[in-house]
Amino acid sequence: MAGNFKRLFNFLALFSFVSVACFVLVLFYSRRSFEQVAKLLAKKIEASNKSSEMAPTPSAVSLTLGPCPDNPPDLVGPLLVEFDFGRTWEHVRKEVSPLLQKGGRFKPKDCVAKQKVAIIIPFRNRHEHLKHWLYYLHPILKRQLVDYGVYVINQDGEGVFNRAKLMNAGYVEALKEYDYDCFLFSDVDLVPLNDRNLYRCFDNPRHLAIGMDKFNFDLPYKTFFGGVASLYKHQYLKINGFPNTYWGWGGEDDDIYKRIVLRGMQVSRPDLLTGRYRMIKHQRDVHNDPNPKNPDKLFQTHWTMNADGINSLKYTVKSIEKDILYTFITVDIGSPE
Ligand code: UDH
Ligand code: MN
Repeated sequence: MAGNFKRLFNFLALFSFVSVACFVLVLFYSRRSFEQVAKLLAKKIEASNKSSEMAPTPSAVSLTLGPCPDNPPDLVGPLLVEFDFGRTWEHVRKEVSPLLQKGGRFKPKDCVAKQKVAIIIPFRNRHEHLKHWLYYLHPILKRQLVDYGVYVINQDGEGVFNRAKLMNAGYVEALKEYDYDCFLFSDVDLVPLNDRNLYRCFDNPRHLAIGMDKFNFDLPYKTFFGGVASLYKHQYLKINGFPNTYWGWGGEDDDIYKRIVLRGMQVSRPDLLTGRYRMIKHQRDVHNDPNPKNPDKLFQTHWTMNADGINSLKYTVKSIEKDILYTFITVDIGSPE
């Protein structure tokens, strides 16, 4: 009986010893692995801190954006342009609005545009044309990677139309908003047939619309400067802007051409294939008949240009409307004296 009791005691003693030993072992190893995990974690945190010190933060990225390439990579060349199907404003808005900011503004997001271009459209009562212009031009301009804004300068009232004076008003109004360095003037009914015809400024004032369909895709005459043209701010100021005194149709574009040549500049142009345009077919507008006085004025440009231009411009702003697709500025430019 006593022997049995002793064996049981021994067994219990051994059992409890082994249990304590196991417990100590488990404790030892679990502490070690805990320490290891803790060490590993600490190492990881340190490494991630180091790498986040080296990798630029989002704001640092935007500070170090490179300049946009001179040859934008997404250009496609010749374009299909078609005006006469049931395109609605709703459709145009949906297609074209993404990436635009209010007022018809755009900036490339992955690079810094080299030029800030104000696009000025002389306008009255051509909403149908404007719809097509916006539909085609916004995607082209986005691909061309410029920082731009679209300004539709609407002549108030029913007086005689004055294209060049509206363009002068557009120059002044655009500059009130943003530090534009390039001004591109476009008729509302002209759409380029090639997106390599760059809507920006060049070493000389640029005439872009050289091959219109209505002139069989050729210049109607060598010194033609109508339709679409661009000038750096300093080029525009060098010629005292555009004339304010060409009321009705005709002559103002030739006057601008003369101003450029008289101030010692030349006209820059794309080649005839790149410079192709389609003009939306239209009748002559009311209150914009050819003015027989205009051609004669061209003999005087060399001296009238000093006093008739941006330095003599007078107009009043009636309203400014900010659409997502454009800034619409209605101006009272008066009537012929
Ligand atoms: N413009 C308007 N509203 C007008 C007049 C002119 O918005 O009432 C603007 C518009 O941007 C237009 C530009 O001024 O594109 C030049 O005017 P235009 O298109 O009348 O000039 P274009 O030389 O036409 O194209 C001349 C008359 C064509 C008559 C053809 C008849 N078959
Ligand atoms: Mn026209």
